[in-house]
Amino acid sequence: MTRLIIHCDLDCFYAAVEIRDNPQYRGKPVIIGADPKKGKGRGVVSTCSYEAREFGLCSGMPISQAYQRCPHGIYLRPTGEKYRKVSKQVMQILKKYSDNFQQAGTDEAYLDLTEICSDFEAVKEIAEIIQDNIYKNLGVTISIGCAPTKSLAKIASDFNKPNGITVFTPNNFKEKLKDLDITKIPGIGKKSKTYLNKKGIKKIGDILKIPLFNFINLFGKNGEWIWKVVNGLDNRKVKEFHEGRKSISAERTFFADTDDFQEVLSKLEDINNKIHKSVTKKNITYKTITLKIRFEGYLTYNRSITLLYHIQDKNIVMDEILKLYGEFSDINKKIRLVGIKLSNLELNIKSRQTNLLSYASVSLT
Ligand code: TTP
Ligand code: MG
Repeated sequence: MTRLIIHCDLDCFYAAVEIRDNPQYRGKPVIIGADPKKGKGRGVVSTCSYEAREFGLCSGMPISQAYQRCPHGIYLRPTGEKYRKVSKQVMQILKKYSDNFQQAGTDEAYLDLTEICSDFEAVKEIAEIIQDNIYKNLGVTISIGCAPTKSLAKIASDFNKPNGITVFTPNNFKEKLKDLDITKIPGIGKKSKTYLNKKGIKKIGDILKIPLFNFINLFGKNGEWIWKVVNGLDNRKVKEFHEGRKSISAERTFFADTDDFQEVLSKLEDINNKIHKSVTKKNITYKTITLKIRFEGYLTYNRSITLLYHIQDKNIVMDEILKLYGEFSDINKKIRLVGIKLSNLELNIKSRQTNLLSYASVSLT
């Protein structure tokens, strides 16, 4: 059965809230971020209005560069409290349209409308109602993607921003995807783009032409997930993680500070086993793995890695933890405590004991 999923994402969120509250800024390039100090400022652009994007500005760009490109822009510092309030209000509205709701970030959420819509026509009507409701009540615009999977819905919501509605059906989605740059695939960043471009893969259509196993050969362990996303085979459910729990962690202090690798390893294995029991019992998957390490003298570090894919696999956790541990090899101090934290949690759909091909680490993206 085709699932009917929508992904909703506010347009230039922080900038939109500032423009709503200061109508004199409407139609102007508005940039939210660090103080540009006439081009000498440090820090980055958080976001900017679509008028500012016409000058090539984007999130993450150094504010000094933004100022060079758009010196006449309106530069504002972010006001977090206000955005959190609007985010909450938006989510309250969205939740009304389906119990099958999942907030995915400060300004984005998924809804599964399969139970309440017969086809994509009906989904589009609800999308229009949602846009209307949010604009009338909160004064900001939202773009909505409708598709049979979560990742396709996410790509669709970005397809026609701002204030757009895009429908990808099982029959047309490949046609709509084929000319898009591969960075439109969630999780593909600059590094992966450069790597894939070198292999002759520039557009999503270039992936669609390749059989799964050839793509895995080209792109290693990242390949399977990306191939599945663009072929409409992402079967993740829309599900809010309700336990109010953001992470699962455990840590252990050594009886005496140590620099014995075997001792550290065995402690990490104990911790990993303990956490694994807990996540399997609660049927939880996770995407972010963090190593906590405290050296003698209370010097404490946390190092994380975020995968592209939710997993529930203690072998992968251990592999990643040891890689993170390796980053401390040049610190010549004894260790007092180690800990593991799993976060970015989701309820499991079905046990996803992964093989090495079906997860991807952001170190490549
Ligand atoms: P996004 O949804 O990624 O961006 P956006 O809503 O500003 O623009 P778009 O219309 O393309 O969706 O992020 C939501 C908010 O998160 C954004 O308004 C500001 C904040 N943010 C940052 O502070 N830094 C960043 O690098 C990004 C990407 C977002
Ligand atoms: Mg947004």
